[in-house]
Amino acid sequence: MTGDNELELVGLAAEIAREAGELARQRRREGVHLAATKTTLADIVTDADREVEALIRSRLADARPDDGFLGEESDAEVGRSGITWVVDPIDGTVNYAAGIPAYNVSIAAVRGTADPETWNTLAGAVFAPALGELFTAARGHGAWLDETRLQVTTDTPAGALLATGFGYDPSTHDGDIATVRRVMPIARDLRRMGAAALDLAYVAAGRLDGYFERGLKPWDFAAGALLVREAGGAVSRFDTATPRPMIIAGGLSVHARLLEILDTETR
Ligand code: LIP
Repeated sequence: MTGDNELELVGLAAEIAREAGELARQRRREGVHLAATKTTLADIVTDADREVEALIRSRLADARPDDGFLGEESDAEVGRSGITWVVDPIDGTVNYAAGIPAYNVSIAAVRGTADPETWNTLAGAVFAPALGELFTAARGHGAWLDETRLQVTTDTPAGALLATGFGYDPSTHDGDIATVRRVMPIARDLRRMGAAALDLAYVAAGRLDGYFERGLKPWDFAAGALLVREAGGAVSRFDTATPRPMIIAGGLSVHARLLEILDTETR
């Protein structure tokens, strides 16, 4: 397969995400083995993370050998086709290791290199195997949960149901809690599910009104951000010159409120 037809790319992403998600689920049933810790003791990688990424990488290379690749668990590769795949093999790794079903395989195809400041996302798939849900989006063709078209929420009369997350570095938690404190006046409640791609998919599905989190990696949000935009929402990323850029996402009014509260850069 060549070219950058969005519908072809999302079909490939969905097919591989399903196969990879079923492998992750099988390995979960067999028992999860911790392979290593990364930036901190809390930042873990399992054998399954590595095995699932290897499967995804192999399937993509077979189908599109000239494309680039950026994954959480293996070396980046610059391609020749102008398309780069941005992959989180198991997003929600701590949930996965603990037996919490809120984990997913996140696969996105972008035009350009794996730089979120310059890439143009063409297709994305987020598959949650334990929950049996496949979220997909192709640029210009809407966002979908299986066969159902998705739409972000537009009105939050009781306040916004928001989600966020915290980094693996305990020294960042005070600042993240302070951010939560600033946001709570517009919230009805807060969820912390531990899987950014699911948080973003749930914003696209209207299950959440908004989401914000500092310190995400490109593979955490590449597919989920397209889901939100294709569902009529907005996604912004700022503080990009800092070690922990902020991502915010939501329906247009909640996104605007979060931007007003959190993007001190523009004030
Ligand atoms: C996780 C994100 C989550 C964030 C965690 C971690 P991982 O990704 O999905 O939102 O709070 O710190 O970054 O490490 O499970 O792929």
